[in-house]
Formats: sequence, structure tokens, C-alpha cells
Amino acid sequence: MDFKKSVVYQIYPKSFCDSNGDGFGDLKGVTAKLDYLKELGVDYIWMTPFFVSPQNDNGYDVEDYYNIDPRYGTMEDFEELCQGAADRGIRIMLDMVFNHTSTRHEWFQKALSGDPRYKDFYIFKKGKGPGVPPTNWESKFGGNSWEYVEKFDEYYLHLFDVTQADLNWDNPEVRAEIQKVVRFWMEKGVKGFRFDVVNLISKGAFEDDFEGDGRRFYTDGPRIHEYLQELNAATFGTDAEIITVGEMSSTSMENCYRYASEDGKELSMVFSFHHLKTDFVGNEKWVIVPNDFQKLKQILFDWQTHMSENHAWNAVFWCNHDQPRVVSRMGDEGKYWKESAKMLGTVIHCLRGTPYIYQGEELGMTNAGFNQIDQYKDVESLNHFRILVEKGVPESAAYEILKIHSRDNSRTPMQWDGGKYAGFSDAEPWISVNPNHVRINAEAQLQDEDSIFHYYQKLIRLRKDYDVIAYGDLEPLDAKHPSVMAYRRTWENQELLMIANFYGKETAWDAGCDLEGYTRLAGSYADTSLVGTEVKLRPYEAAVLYKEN
Ligand code: TEU
Repeated sequence: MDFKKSVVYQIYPKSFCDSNGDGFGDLKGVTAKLDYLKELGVDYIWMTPFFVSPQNDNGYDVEDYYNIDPRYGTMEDFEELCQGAADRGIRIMLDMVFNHTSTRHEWFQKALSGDPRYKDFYIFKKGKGPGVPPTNWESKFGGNSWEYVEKFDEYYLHLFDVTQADLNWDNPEVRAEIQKVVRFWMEKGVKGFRFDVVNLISKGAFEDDFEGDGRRFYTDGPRIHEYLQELNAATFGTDAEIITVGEMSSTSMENCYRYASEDGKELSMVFSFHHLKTDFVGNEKWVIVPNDFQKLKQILFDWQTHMSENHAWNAVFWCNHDQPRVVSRMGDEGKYWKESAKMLGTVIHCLRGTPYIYQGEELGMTNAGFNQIDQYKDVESLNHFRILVEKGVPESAAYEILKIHSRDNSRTPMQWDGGKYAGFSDAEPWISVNPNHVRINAEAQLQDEDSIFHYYQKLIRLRKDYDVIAYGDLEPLDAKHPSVMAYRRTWENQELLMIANFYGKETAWDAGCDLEGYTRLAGSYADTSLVGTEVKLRPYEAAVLYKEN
């Protein structure tokens, strides 16, 4: 399957569908919803980790790469899911977490018992003095990134939670073990892999960072391309049908030219996050600032044009299990909920790159709206709430920050219907259901021709029907316009215009050409008035126009 024409749907199984009434989503639940996914029209489902795990980071803390956590089901359930998906022309992409393992992993347990072979699977270092860790690097989840082990009088590195110990990729035995894991899942018929924070696996110098939080010493590190090429050649590179995507944390575009190069030596494509930090202050996410729309456009356009010039491929997305819901973030939860959700979908699905849809995005699901600390489950949110309060931020202000930035915003149960637990489960879910499921749910949208669901279905079909979307060049239009994002795609004799108003106010836009000769393929409003050169765009209006030259 040509990944340039494909669309990937991300499933966070814990919150997707609970088949056995324990309040926790599972693999059988996913199988039960395959017809829904087929109707939407997606080609791949990316499943976030369901391997054996203590779930301190919802499965991104893997204890055993070869077995399925019983909370999610069994290997038979997985095989049934693969078969059911294959029967509907859908392929499975697995999420591989190889930067770190859970500290409950057998390798780490052996390391702790003093076995030198396994100690070298991880990164243990002496402190700089009594009580002083080897470096001042900060964990992504708050606090210092080293944990002291008294027995060795040494520290181990954990860039994420203290129970997620970083693997030592400089050790060839570690790399060989990782290859074994990938081959195991390839043999099960898996046709896609997402590699979690994979650009952090090659650590550079272990030095204090007096300019930042340490990331410059381990991001896109010295041997990263070598490690990816080696993994590719030894595993997925032997099967031309397999697609791969690397999650690239704080990466540089220059590195992504290589990670996602058309030559196929490393990965098929990359997730980068710079466009999702335009409501941060630098790298600081735990603040409230307005979204910088000009910066957002500039970043998206830079990545679009430069990746293309350098023959590299992007994954394009707004949402995942770590990001707040985009309709809450950049659209409107109120009056223009539907129009803004459709507009945002349009912008992504007409870009050059493989689009990713995160469960519930196709329904316009919104942020969680939690206002009590016990509603939050995510380790990152809980840690940062404490850190904010310790820094003197009033609790009420800390809540406001969490409401906007918490990863739990995207982790509330999938809204299947208007019933008590949104059709997700018969029992109380592990995380609260958004009360707006009575209004925003799949059942209602499947019956409504004008729904966000049906609009996403249309966007997915457009990519298959018009080669210009998959293969065309992209040219930004009127890039500095205060409220509009617009671009032109061209391929052979095909030309496509995407025009989107990001704000709740009508605005004027100069197309620079007469729009008379274009056919309208899609738009966030049912009708359109886009004719002539000078046009008016309604609140959150987006349109896709097409012509053959
Ligand atoms: O996330 C990597 C990561 O650094 C960010 O997404 C991070 O969670 C957030 O931006 C910090 O503000 C990946 C997974 O997607 C995430 O769920 C895991 O928690 C993390 O790796 C560790 O495995």
C-alpha cells in the first residue's frame, strides 16, 4: 500500500472500547469496532502499546515486549484483531518503545541484582559528589533525570518517569535484542511500526546543561542515523510493505531529511512537534499564552517545503494521545464547533504527508474539562501540578494550566453514544467520560450526513481520488495573512487550493486569481460563495478547490 495515499488512525486502546466491563479498553473492543474504522476509510491502525506493563505511563513503560498485558487481552485476541483488520483491508501498526524499558523489565531487574551484563543494558553512572547526580538534566516528566541506587553508589538515567530506565544503545547486545523484538512482531503479520521517541536513543556527552534542560546532549545524538540504518537493514527494511514512523522529540529538520529520506535507509516518515509548541513559551508547556498563528503557519510551511526539497516525507497531524484536542486548542468548542473541527481537518488532510487521525478527532471530541486533581491520571500532569504548586502558583491557576495542556485531555473514553459511559463500557471507566458525549458521539454522527465524521470520511477519500494531494508540490499562499492559512498544490495537470480561516470572524482573502474555474471538492460549510478574486471567508470557513490545467 502506498503510504503517500494512506491515512493512519491512532487507537489508544485503554480508552477506545471496553469489551469485558472492567472500565479499561481492550483488544476485543478494538476488533468490535473494525466496521466503524472501515466505514471511515482508514488504511492503518496504529495501536499504542499494549504489552505487559505496570502502566505507570499507560504502557510506555514496557515490562515484556513479547507478551500482551492481560488487561488488554491475549495473543489470540491480537491475532483475531489482525485477521479482522486484514479482512477489511486495514493494516496494523505497532508502537515500539525502545528508548527505555520499565524498571520491572527482566533486564533491569537483573541489572539491579548486580549482573554486569545487564547493567550494561542501561546507563549507570557515578554522581558528581555525594547526593549530586551525574548531570543536571531534567526528566520530561519533571525533576532530575537520574535516580540513585544505593547498592552501586551510582545513578541510572531516566529521561521520562523514574520507572522508565533508558536503554544503552551503544551496547550491541541491546541492539540485537531490539531487533529480535521487531522480527517477532513482523512474523505476526504487523505491517507498520511507530518508534517512540526514537531520536533520543543515541546519547552524546554526559555534561551539565547550563543553557537548557539537557536535551541538546541526547536529541538526534551522534550515532542515531547509524542505529536506525542498522535496525532497518536487520528488520523491517527486508519487507517493502512495512511502513515506519519515528516520533522525533525536539528534532531538527536537517536530521529529519535523513530519518525520512525517500532512499528508505531509515524510516518512511517522521512526527515532529514544533508546530504544536506555538502555545508554549520556548519549550515550556506549563504556561498559558495565546496560540501564535503566524508562527504555526511558518513552521508548517517550512517543514512542508524543505522536507519536500530534500526528498523526505512527513507524517501530518494535530492530535495524538499526548496532545490536547485540536478543536479546543485552535478551534471553537461552542458556536462554531462543527465548522472549526472540519476546517482543522481540511488543513491537515490536504498537506503533503501521511495524515494521522487520533481516535475521536473525527467526531470533534473536545478537551476533558477536568477540574479536580483526582480526575487526572497522567504521571506528567500529576508531577507538573505538584511542581507548579511548589513554585508558588496558586492551585486554581495550576488547574487552568492543566485544563489546557494536560495529556489527559485526549485520553477520555471514546464517545460512541449518549449512554451513561458513552458506550465505551458498562462499568465506570478508568478515566472520566466527557459529559458532552450526550451531544458529541459516533452514533449521532453516523446518522448525520453533515457530521464531522462524514467530512473526515470525505477527506480520506479525496486523497485516494486526487493524486495531487498525495504527490503534489506545495506553495504557501499569502503566508502573512492575519487569519487565513492557504496553499496551492500542483501535480502534472492537477491543481488544488486549500483555504482556511482560523478565526471566528469573517475575513477577506485575495485569491490572486479568479476562482471561477475551480470546482469545490470539500468545505467546512455545506454551501459556498467563493467566486471571483476577492472573497469573504466566514468564521472557520475552509474550502478545497480543484481544477485541471
Ligand atoms: O512521548 C514523547 C514526549 O516527549 C512527549 O510527547 C511528551 O509526552 C510530552 O510532550 C511532554 O510534555 C512519547 C509517548 O508518546 C508518550 O506517551 C510517552 O509518555 C513518552 O514517549 C515516553 O515513552
